[in-house]
Amino acid sequence: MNLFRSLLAAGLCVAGVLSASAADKLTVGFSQIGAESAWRTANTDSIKNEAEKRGIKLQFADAQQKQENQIKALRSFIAQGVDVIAFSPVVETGWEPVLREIKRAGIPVVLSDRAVKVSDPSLFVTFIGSDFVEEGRKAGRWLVEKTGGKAVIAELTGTPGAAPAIDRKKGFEEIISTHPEMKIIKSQSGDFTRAKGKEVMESFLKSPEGKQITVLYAHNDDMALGAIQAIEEAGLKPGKDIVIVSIDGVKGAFEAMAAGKLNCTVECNPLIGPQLFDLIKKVAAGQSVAKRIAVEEGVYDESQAAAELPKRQY
Ligand code: GZL
Repeated sequence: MNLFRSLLAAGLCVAGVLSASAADKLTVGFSQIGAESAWRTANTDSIKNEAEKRGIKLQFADAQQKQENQIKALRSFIAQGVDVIAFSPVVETGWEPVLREIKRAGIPVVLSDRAVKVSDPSLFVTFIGSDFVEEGRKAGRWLVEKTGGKAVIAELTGTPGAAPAIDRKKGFEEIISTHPEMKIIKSQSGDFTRAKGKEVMESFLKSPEGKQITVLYAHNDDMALGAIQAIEEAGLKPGKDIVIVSIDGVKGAFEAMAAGKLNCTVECNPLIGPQLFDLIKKVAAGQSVAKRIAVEEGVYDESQAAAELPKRQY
């Protein structure tokens, strides 16, 4: 090939590479709920690491579990003119006004981890996250097996109004409702945190019905780990005097199961960074994507803990 054509080819090639790399140089605004649990920290790490790996400019905002901080961050992303907005909504409702502002600005929205309830589904392009109702069912099914359908249950629920709190309760109750000798006698929010989980479990145990409790169902492992401390401080054996089933599958849960203090954790995979940015790239390129992308996950009990622990990535 002569010099001119090779330069032209190189030029076209360079232009092609530049335009490709320019297209890849996305700026993404991400509003994260907070750092309330080990699950959330692992989710944040997965998102930040993947953005860095792909050379994507990530504007990351931590809302300390406050919806008003998330709304402020979403508005700042509009002002910055980011290419795509992604966020994990702390609760399901209250998003329509800011989502309409984002739509007017012509910026696509990707929901990560948790869903929103809106009257107009065009206010977001797609939602990638776990099936929380199924996670609740999995916890319920495991408990029926473990207890033979007889349980007096205390429940530590997640953040009031949050999709995982609403749906994990719904799925669990769907299963135990078919077993008349399985009853939830205590239910209160521990806000997905270890500290609050301990505090609420202490109050459960001190209540007049405290001595009847044979099972704890916690909507996440962090609350279960806090409750384990409360159960031990009350002179009881967690995992034996009170059977404990929770959700997330964080390393701390596997350690507690290996120590015989927790009986089952339903996996909820936070490591969605790669899938999330594959999705964001397609959305930025105007490609059509499914409205709902599910995350694959399993169920682990104490018999598998020691073997699984070394493999856990979060
Ligand atoms: C679930 C996620 C929940 C986790 C908690 O996808 O939204 O929020 O179960 C976290 O640990 O706080």
